[in-house]
Amino acid sequence: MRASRGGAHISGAEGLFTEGEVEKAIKDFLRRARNHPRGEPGEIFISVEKLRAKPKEISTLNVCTLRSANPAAARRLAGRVLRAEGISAKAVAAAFGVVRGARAMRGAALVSASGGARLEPDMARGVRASRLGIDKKTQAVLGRRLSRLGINTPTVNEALALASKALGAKGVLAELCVSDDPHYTTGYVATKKFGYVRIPDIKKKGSPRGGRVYFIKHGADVGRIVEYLERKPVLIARLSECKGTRTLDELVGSADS
Ligand code: PML
Repeated sequence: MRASRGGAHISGAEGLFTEGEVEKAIKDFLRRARNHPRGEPGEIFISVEKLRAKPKEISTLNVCTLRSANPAAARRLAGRVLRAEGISAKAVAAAFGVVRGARAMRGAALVSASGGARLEPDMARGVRASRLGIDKKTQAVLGRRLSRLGINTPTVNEALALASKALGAKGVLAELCVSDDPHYTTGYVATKKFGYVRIPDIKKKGSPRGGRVYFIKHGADVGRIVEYLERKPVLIARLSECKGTRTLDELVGSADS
């Protein structure tokens, strides 16, 4: 599902469903598109496509949360996790330029993890990770684990699924995400080593600015990455750990041990 107004992106969502679930899924997507905090859309596009091949099965990333005192401290924390993953300072700065920029992108930006250059073929559209879902049993267990942490919401479930797919791409080293929902101030960084690291208060309440950036390894095949993100069907069928709040030292230390 994609919703926009006058061509400006409002919201998007996707899933993998059995044939019997499709009608309900369409209704749910329509309701979501019409009730988004970014406002009423002028256009809603819902497309349904039959998968010809079995999806690739993957695991979720480990989940944890890092707390910070304010948005500036939260951004520093995000930067430190990314730097600890080996992302250059230039690339981190370029990524924050994207997510704090005025224009909401429909898809994600691809940023070179070494030099910080933008790599996506269409910079206005970005790259939209799609064709991903979670199997029912895995969803039920994930829901219980996230509930224990008080974070079992569609936003967290979907963002975790999206990040897990993206980080499964050869050549995607990390992700930075800040929601473009003005009322949603938790963002995250996801990396191969540290998993899905939630960072509350990464932006001020009321700000419509946000977006996603994937950090790309130097020399990686960008065409293949885009193909994987947009077209490769992926099903989350296994779970990793879901932990509560941690400190940066605990997170970085545990990845080193
Ligand atoms: C989004 O709006 O899709 C981004 C959500 C980012 C954070 C989700 C979370 O709370 O873990």
